[in-house]
Amino acid sequence: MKKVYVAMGTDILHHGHINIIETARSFGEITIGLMTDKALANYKHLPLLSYEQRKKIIENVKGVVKVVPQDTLDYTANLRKIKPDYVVHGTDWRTGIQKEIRARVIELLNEWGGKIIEPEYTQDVSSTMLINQLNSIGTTPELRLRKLRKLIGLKSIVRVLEVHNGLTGRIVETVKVAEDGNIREFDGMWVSSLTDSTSRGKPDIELVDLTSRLHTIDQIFDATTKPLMFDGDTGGLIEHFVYTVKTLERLGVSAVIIEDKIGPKRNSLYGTDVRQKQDSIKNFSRKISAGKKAQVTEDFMIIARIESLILKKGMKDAIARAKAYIKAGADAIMIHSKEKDPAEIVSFCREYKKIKNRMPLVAVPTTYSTITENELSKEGVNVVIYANHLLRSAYPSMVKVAEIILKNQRCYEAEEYCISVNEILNLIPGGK
Ligand code: SPV
Ligand code: MG
Repeated sequence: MKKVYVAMGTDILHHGHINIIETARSFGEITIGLMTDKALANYKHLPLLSYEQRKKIIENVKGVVKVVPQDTLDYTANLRKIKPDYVVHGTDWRTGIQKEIRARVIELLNEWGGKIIEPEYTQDVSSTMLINQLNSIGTTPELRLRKLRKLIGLKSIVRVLEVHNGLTGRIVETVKVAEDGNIREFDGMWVSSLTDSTSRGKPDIELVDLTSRLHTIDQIFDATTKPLMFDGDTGGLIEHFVYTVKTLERLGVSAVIIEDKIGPKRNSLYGTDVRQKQDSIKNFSRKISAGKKAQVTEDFMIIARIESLILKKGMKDAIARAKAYIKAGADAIMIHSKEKDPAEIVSFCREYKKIKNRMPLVAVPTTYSTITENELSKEGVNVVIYANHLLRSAYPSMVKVAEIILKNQRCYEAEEYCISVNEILNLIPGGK
């Protein structure tokens, strides 16, 4: 009997998969290379079903003899081990982002005289299409809340972008870039206090109250399905913070990040140019513990943000605080820096790695923006937050258009800087 290898994710098993398997069956005994949860989360999307659940489904499909895990999009490791006579894949991989993967498979099969078989791609269905359809229905607070912890567990780095209204939520939800054989997109959203305040014409000093911030979340949730991290500023009084936790959790927010400062809050990026006071380790630890006690689900995350580097209190203080906050129950640590050089954050990461019971690490590379996601991930960072970039990029463009109209006393010259009327009419589905 000849050996046939088919790689699949099969999160939603559909007739396109069955068409492939039917062809594969006619060539020999099928081994399915089933994408692991990590592989699906890193290269495609967060799996709906776990590896074990998907395995149970696929191993009961007629013709499937064996199911083995495939850890990456790349087939190399499994093909070398199995040395199949055939690899079966739909014709869709001849073009586009999967082209390189196909070329590598052919090269490898040549080593032992294997062949690829390419049944006609089933046009009217794909897992991505079905998942997009599911997402367009929406989500529930519970499902959304859980996603962040899952992503942190599965992805080498979770990529989060700032949002401040429904439209920016749509951008995080829908923008995708195809590269290296996979589709890259943002995993989640950050409701920044800076951009939520600025877009309301208010300073970032904990002036915009929780009720108003919840309105922002409400419009974002109406337009998205991805998980959301809430910038909780200092978290306020402990007596208030416990209520904030419950409210955020009820709405389906995945995490709150609170910073270890007290008194009138000023934005961290002012550094020591303004008066900012750090909370005591004891009091901030109490706040974390009280929040943890207040939460209802196991999935909600309370993330402690350390401001020691911002306030020039030194690395030792930052690490001591990380240890104390973890002890107090923090689900993750966010370390902040306003240095241009990533060296400060990197040296924190290396010290942090020595902590035995360390929790996931969050970084916000606003000022040290040269550092890449790969580099952050190698240093042990689990979540990267691009904290203000949608508002910061929109603002100069809006000012420019306003000036052009004033200068020309008409709007014709501004057109080239604007999305077309047709495009804006159709930007949000359901307008027609
Ligand atoms: C925010 O986005 O509001 C933050 C991050 O808290 S920072 O502006 O860098 O302090
Ligand atoms: Mg903030």
